[in-house]
Amino acid sequence: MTGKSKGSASYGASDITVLEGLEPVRVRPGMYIGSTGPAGLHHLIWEVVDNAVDEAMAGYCTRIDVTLLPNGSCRVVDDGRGIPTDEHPQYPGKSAAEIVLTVLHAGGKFGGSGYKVSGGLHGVGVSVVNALSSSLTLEIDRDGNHHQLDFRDGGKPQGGLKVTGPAPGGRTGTTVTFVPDPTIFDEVEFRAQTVTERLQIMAFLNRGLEIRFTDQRAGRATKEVFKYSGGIVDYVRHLNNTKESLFRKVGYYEQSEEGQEVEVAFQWNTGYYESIHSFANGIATIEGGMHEEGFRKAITNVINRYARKRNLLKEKEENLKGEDIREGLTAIVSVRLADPQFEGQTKGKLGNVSIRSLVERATNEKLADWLEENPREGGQIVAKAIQASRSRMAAQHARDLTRRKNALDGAGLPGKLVDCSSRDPRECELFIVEGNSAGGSAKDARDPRTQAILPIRGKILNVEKARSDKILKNTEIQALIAAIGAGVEADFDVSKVRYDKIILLADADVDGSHIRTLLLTFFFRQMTELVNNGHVYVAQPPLFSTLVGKEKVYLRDDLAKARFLEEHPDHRNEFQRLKGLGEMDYDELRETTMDPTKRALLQITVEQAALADEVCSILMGDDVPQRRHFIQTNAKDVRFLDI
Ligand code: 0RA
Repeated sequence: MTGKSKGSASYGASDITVLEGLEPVRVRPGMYIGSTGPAGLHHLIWEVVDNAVDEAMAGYCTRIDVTLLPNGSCRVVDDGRGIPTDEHPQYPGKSAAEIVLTVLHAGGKFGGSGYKVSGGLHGVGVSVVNALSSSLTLEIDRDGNHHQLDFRDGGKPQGGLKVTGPAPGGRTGTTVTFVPDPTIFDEVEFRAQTVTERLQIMAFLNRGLEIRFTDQRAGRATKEVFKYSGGIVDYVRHLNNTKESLFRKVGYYEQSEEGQEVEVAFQWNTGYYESIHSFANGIATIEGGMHEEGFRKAITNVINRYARKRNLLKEKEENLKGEDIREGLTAIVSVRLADPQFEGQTKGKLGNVSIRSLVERATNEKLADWLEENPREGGQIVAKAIQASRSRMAAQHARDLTRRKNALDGAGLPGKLVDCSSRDPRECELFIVEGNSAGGSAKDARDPRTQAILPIRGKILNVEKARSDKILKNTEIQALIAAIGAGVEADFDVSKVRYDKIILLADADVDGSHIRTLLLTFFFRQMTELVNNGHVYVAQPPLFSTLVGKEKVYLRDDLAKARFLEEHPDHRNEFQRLKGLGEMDYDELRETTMDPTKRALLQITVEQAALADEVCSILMGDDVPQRRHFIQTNAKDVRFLDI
């Protein structure tokens, strides 16, 4: 679009110029690649690689090489048929290759030999990469010849396609080398990890395809090869690798009809998370969609039918719930279809209704067959689901009990809670203090009207590694729930919280930080709203003390120490690092840590909570959360509409 007009009233036809060729891509890159940030930058690589993967899916390509070169360019080499080099019927005098690189949407649809199923990120085509590159070189090995065509400044061909020699060893294939345009992108440096993560998934999803990655940029020298003869079966094995699997086998089934196909691999582990990853045409569908829906529905049916048939579930017993069946399930659901409809916030949800019934039917038939053939594993799956279901009911029962206790107004308060006298939650604070001795001095240091103390003994339970019923049986956790007085998990009601501030007070040592992490994990997972509403704080007892004359001076952290040293340069060696709260007496504890007019509290904000979610998961859990993190980073890859 050219010409600018101030108001819509003066906006007329003369303001609109028809954009030609690749120009629209340069004017509105976001519409084609989502953004001009890092996600958009990496889309350039995905687009070229996807074209090569299409060749592989069509059965013509076995190997793809992706190289990041020292000059900032990226090279993608495949051993497919090579983009056609002959004259294009609709563009006399121009090669088909030039058209594929300079006309939007010309890619795989050329000549009517379009692929049934196209992975190419919503098929914008390699011409979009050309449009957004300051330079691009296309090389084609085909019919015994090596051809080359250079483009500059957003896709301008420098002459026509030329034969520059023989195809090495008579090979066929396409090589695209491009430099992302620095005037388009916020930054043009590719991130190796982003690239390898994606390439590995592509290799998992395309059984037998070899994808090589080489980073030749200064100081990196990385080389990786991804090739999986087991495809998504290897993917599931990989995902469950760091965990204890329920049985050794990885199940697999596939089905296709009317140009649509589904492939599923699955295995259970002994953990408590469900980890289903779905893909459509090799694109991660983070928000799920019809294929996932069909899978979930059918798996619940199949396992219940199987459990009843084998009398593992008695006639009068209720059906197992889907969530119980999926506990510890790791599965890949990969579908391929001609016209994928990506919907939702991040275009990560598959909308095609027809795929739901295909996945459902495939699962109903083939998973049932698999269970018949694997009765030992079938029994283990049902046993785990029954356990999960009992645990879920026990947890509900435990929640009901705590709720009833709370209803008796104070009757359920834990014995070791030293409560405050005020009954106005807005001015009340609860200090959760590690250790009995520190609890003692906190009790003496507090303002008894508004400050309550709950001493916690030893390590609390790691909620990341336990089922709800076990969590709720833990006495330290029961005390926490009762003292806060607002229930737990699904029953948590933030309006009933008895204290405005819940303050964690622990030593500044390894044990203290471990307990802090455990407590924060508990709040994040079981009282999420408490954190989201800003009720959770961490107290900051001083890290250092020193004597000035006879007077003891406390310094909160390294910054405070540095400032103090600027004023008292001669104090460099007298410093003492405080380890435990017990090293302070009660009036020191009040002055430095508890007195609302003098202390500094760290509020746990939602942003930090998100970070902690990640950290908690990785530190406290097994490997599933690490994958979740992986998904989260990839989910940001906001996709674009094919217009
Ligand atoms: C159009 C038609 C054909 C292949 C391709 C494009 C093609 C594109 C790319 C992009 C990267 N690698 C690629 N490999 C192939 C079909 C060619 C035929 O019928 O021989």
